[in-house]
Amino acid sequence: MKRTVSGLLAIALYVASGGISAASPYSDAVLGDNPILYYQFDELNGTTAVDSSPTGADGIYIGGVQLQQASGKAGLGSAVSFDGASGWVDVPALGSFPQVTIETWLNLEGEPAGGCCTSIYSTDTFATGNIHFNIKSGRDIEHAVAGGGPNNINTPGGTIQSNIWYHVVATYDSAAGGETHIYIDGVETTNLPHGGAPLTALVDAQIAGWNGARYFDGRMDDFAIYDSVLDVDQVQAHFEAASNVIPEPSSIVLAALGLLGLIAHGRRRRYRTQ
Ligand SMILES: [Ca+2]
Repeated sequence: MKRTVSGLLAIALYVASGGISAASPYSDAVLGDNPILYYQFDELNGTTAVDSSPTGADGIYIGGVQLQQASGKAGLGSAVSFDGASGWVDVPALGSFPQVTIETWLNLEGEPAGGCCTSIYSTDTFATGNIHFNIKSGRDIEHAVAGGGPNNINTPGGTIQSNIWYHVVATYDSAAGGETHIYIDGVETTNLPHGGAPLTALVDAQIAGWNGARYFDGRMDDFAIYDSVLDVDQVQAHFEAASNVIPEPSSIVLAALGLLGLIAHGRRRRYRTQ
């Protein structure tokens, strides 16, 4: 019995010291598909949006951004909230790639911006290969690639309603004639080719805003970019993984300490009855 108690105590101390990773099934799924950018938006404070991918392209929170906001799924950790008037994330240049997938979770709390667009992710410029990923005033999602021809790719109108969380993924493949797929909550809504198929050029970019306009009013979470095309199975696996959680280390510690208490109580009772 003494050995058992010592073992449990060792486990509890190991867990308490951070021995169990904070990784989640969702972050494991994302990182397993080799993103070139991954903002989990889990920061407690500060102005740095930490890139969990090997690229290390940290972003900068600017203006009306609130951290530690409630997210859409249990496995996503916390989200960030943008005020729709001044809040956005400055994203460094990433490079030029034949294939690009953009993935995020979003909850539009206000109305889509009038005029052109509400920005999800937009490169500072709109030169050949630059990508703009927007919600339009008709509540459709638009995937635009400069040099991709006049036919920007749009989901059906009304795709995005306010105050609902969505998992949104768009893939682009210049080697396949600019073929673009857009998925909402793991389901493909759109599969169309752009009119042209330039290499992407992911220069400096902005999440939730664009050059002092197109601000996003609502929350976003776990934003990722890949230099590959995620297929439908990968997209669905990500969507489903967000609902899975592993016990928080503190919960495991409490459970282990509770078990220790029960064992100790049992030992005392046996001692008294001998
Ligand atoms: Ca998060």
